[in-house]
Amino acid sequence: MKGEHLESLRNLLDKVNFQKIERVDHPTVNYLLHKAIELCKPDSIFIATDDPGDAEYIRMKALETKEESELATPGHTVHFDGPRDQARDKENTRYLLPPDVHLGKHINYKERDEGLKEVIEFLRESMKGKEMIVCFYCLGPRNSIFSQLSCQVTDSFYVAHSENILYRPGYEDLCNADKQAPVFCFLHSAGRLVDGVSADVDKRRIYIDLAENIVYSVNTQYGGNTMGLKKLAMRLGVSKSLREGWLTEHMFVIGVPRDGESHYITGAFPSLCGKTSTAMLPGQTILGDDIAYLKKVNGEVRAVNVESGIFGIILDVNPVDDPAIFEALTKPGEVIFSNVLVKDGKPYWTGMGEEIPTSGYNFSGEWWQGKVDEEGKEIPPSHKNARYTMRLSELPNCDPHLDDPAGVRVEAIIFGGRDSDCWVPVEQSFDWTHGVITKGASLESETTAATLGKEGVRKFNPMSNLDFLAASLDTYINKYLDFAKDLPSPPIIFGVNYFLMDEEGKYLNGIMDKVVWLNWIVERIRGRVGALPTPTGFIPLYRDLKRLFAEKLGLDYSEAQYKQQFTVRVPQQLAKIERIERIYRNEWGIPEVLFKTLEDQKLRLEKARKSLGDFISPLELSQGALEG
Ligand code: SPV
Ligand code: MN
Repeated sequence: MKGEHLESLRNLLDKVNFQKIERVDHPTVNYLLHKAIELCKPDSIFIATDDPGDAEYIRMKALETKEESELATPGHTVHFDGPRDQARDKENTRYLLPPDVHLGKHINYKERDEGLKEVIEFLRESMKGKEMIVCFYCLGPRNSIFSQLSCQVTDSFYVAHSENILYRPGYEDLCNADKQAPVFCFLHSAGRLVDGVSADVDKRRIYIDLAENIVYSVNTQYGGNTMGLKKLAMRLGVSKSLREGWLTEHMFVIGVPRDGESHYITGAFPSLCGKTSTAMLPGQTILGDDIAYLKKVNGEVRAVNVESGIFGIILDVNPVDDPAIFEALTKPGEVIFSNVLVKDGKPYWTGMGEEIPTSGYNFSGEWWQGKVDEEGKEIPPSHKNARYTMRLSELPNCDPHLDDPAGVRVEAIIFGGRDSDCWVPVEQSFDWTHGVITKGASLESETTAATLGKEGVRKFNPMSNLDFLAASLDTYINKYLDFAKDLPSPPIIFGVNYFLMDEEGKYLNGIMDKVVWLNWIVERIRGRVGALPTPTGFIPLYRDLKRLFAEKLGLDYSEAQYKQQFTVRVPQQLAKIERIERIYRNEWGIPEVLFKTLEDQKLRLEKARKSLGDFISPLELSQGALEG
């Protein structure tokens, strides 16, 4: 048995490439490659090592195959996904589960044998006439307790090129790894290409086989569906981490320097809800913008960035709101733009702070102002979910501990969503359990362009991780609650909401107000400011916000604004509790403490309402009113 796959590979690979694989000689990799080659029937195979020459070959081939085109600025290229392939496909992303495994109704799954049969049929001979590329990466810093080795097989040079930018190399690590070390595996084919884009998107499938740690992806190119190391590895990570007692989270990691020492904060937000922009606020360092592994080490929670680059949304990136990213995107360097507008070798995107040409080339092909799609809807110059791909090290504010094998100590966790009518802009939870339940597990957010489907629909999204939850909700919540509850000082949990509106549907906050909320959070971590208890958590005192608005933004923050933004909206809070409770009542195995914590919150709200009414101004709130 042993060595069988490697022997077969000897016949399937040329001498040079076989030697590269022979050095790895890992049973999981041998198995994956043997299976992938026999199934997909590529014309040729390229095994990439950590050699920069191999990365350059991939970059050149992405241009030669026209998956990418060069732009005027040196190092910049552009890639287009097809018009119907612009975001993550939630419907066709499924876990393959045997009939006796149930992960609950929030998990999109398919019966394993049936799903495997289907996706294997779509992958059959999918690489005929193409080259298969095999890349190795390390998720998390190398040589660390966080390191997770991975192997990507793809026929897209764009996917391989993107991953070379976004992830740390892993070939040498795999060569030196224990033969039992688990390897996350990804098999992707863009399928039939027309003009460089996947043509058969109706046969797009992304199937996650937890039993073998293999993810299959076919007939798609959009990064979130295809780059195995990104959201596909995240799903395998969630499953593995919950089995092993740690967490894989949809979180940024930032450092906030104070008195010569940095305070590290993680934040979980659904896509397109301000995660990257929060991670990029001035005066901070960015360690990660999307995916973090969290482990307990010597009584502390420590985090790493799974990635080392950003696959960021390029909407509203301009010199005023996102100066560091804007600068990195306009200087020479290795950057892939996707689904923007291109004219005369220059990329344009919505909200870039410059006039956008009235014609050019975009994800719909030749584009002109007023061009409509099949449904008669006007096509924007650049897609709302257009992206850029670049290394974090390109940014002046990149955190120095990005590759630290020990990770960084997490002092606070923020949960935020798109919530137009309920949560206040910032609030601290009472303790770990209260925070996990009323902030993380109760997170709701209105849908955005980051996934296919209708926008603006309120959706339950616990820890903003629901899309990637390779476990049942009860397992996730129980493990989360257990994770830090025995620690002497667990991270402090905060909720934020940048999207609160008044009755007329007008946003109550400016785009940069998040600077103030972040600074308040840091002052709370440092014990420098007090806070006002409300039925749902601790909110800032007016005087501290007034000072922070003046200091950080040069704005005069009025009492009227404070009142409007921090009023406890009792009916909306109660309605939220009811919605959330109903969801969990329909699940198995949810711990009693979740219902008890929601019930206690409801009682506090009802009690406060008796004396203070439906809409409780923070100016009226006092400890006495709550206790009375
Ligand atoms: C997100 O949508 O959450 C992203 C981009 O970070 S994707 O790769 O599509 O997941
Ligand atoms: Mn994300």
